[in-house]
Amino acid sequence: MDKGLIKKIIKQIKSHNDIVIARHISPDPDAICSQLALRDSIRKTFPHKNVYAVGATVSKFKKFGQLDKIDETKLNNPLLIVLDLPNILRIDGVDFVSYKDVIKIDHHPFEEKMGEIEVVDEKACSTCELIGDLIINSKMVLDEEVAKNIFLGIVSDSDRFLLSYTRKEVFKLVYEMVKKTNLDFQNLYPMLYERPLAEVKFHGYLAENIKLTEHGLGYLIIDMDVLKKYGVDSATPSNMINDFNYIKELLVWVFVTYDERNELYKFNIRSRGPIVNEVAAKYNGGGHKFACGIKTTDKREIENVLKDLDKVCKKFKEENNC
Ligand SMILES: [Mn+2]
Repeated sequence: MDKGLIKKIIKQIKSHNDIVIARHISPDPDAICSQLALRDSIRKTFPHKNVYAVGATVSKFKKFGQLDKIDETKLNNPLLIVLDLPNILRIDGVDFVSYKDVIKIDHHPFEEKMGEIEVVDEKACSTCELIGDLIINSKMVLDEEVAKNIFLGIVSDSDRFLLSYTRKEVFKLVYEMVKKTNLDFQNLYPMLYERPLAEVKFHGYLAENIKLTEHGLGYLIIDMDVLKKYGVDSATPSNMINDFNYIKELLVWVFVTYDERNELYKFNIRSRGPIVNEVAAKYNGGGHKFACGIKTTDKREIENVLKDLDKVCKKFKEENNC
């Protein structure tokens, strides 16, 4: 992160006593861990400040740390820091318009301006990478607890340094964090990767049933009855989508899962080459170039999305002779 930018962020943090740190709805480990790491570091650096990490609690992520409840009417000119989120619509737990000073730190493609200070780095593998960068390059406290959450967010969002967003700087950051805090990183992996046998069996179902087009599009529509049979929920396919990377026959792969609670279909889309977020945007979805999603209540739309993704694969194959 640019030195001038770091200075600006620290100056804003110093000038506020009440600080609220928010992120997107349906959070992933990067969203929650970046919140917790930044909150804890600010608290330890400036013990007199009131710092809150807000948004709905997710029971499976409670192990990362506890989130805070706030009464926004009682805050005094609070600073809002928004993490891992490119648009205001998907913010969780705050009334965005009531904040005067806003900082955004994110690694998704830019969508809309939120505040005076915007750190949008699409090349970062995770928001946690940016938070780690900020903390290590300022005089903010980095202890084992803070490093733990930064590490978990980086490992989770980069899929263990596997995804293409993993740049060399992130290894340097992790090295410096481990060196400084003696972080026992091996013992953190169960927090991300321990899972019930039912999920492994469901993984087998996905592999067994994924369909493939001649252009390298793999897809599977997953209805409620399958989820029930395996005893998993509608979030499970999204957590497994990255496991289907590096499969020879698949250029782009997509799981379409029915979400009973919200009565809609969720698309998880991944790519090993073709740019897919333009297709997502066409259907009001969004995300990164090679990893994005769509939500729709209209079942008929599934076929159109799959057709568009197949076209993108076909074009990619033609252009790259593969
Ligand atoms: Mn992220």
